Amino acid sequence: MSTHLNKAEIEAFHRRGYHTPLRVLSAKEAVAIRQKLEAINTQFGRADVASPLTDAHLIYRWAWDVIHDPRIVDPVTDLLGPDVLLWSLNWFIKEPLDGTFVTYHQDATYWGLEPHDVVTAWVALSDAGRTTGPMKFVPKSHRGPVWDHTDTFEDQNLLSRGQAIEQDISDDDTVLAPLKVGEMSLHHVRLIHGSEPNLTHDRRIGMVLRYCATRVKQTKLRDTAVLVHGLDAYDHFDLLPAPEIDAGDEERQRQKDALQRMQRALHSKDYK
Ligand SMILES: O=C(O)CCC(=O)C(=O)O
Repeated sequence: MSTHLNKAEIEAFHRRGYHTPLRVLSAKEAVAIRQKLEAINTQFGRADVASPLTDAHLIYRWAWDVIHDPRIVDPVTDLLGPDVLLWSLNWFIKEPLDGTFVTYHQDATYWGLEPHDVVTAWVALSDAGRTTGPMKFVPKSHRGPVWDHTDTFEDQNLLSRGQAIEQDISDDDTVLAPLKVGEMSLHHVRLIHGSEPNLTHDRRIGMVLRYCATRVKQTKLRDTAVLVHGLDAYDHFDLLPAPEIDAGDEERQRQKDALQRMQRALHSKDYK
């Protein structure tokens, strides 16, 4: 089954800044990935989850296969062109009734990636229905400026800086993007988005893949990425190889280095 976007869907993405929903995995496949994630949660504890799981593709072969899955990557190439890098793999997990949320923000404010040919693929590994706190998008906001943000560092905010856009956003101007397990949404790096708490008794798990065109540059430092489609004629990033041994020493070291660079980029105060 092809997941390529048709012409009308590509045009709609460029007009609205998002495309949703798109089925990319069967429910069974999504649950199998969830089980791998939860096995790592069990091994390392949920509090430490950021380290083994962020950029898990650098240490686990199954995650390497996920970031290359044509059902996920093909629609991204429809939006970014054939030469595509994966910049990062992350997880947005809301535990049942834990009150965590995401303030309205634009990813472009703090990542340092330019130009903004950057798309997030958000894959639901659990049901992300209306009461689970699915993402809310502000249509067409990617066509406006990058607004100032305040770093709140709130405890229950899932964003690394708790950044919140300094703009009044009315829920009337947003579109809710609920997803069924195995479905995916795509959003532009400048699109304003956020999400409310999970009011259900299951975890709400988003597997979040950040893709960019190879012409994109990290403006803050020399960063890492993985070439997932086409060719890299730019050499803007250090391209990392597939893991050979799951969670092997070399693999862990490469992941650690990649995460350190990303943390330096995200927390550099001169972001624009
Ligand atoms: O999962 C969420 O609620 C927010 C995710 C998000 O902000 C993002 O993927 O950029």
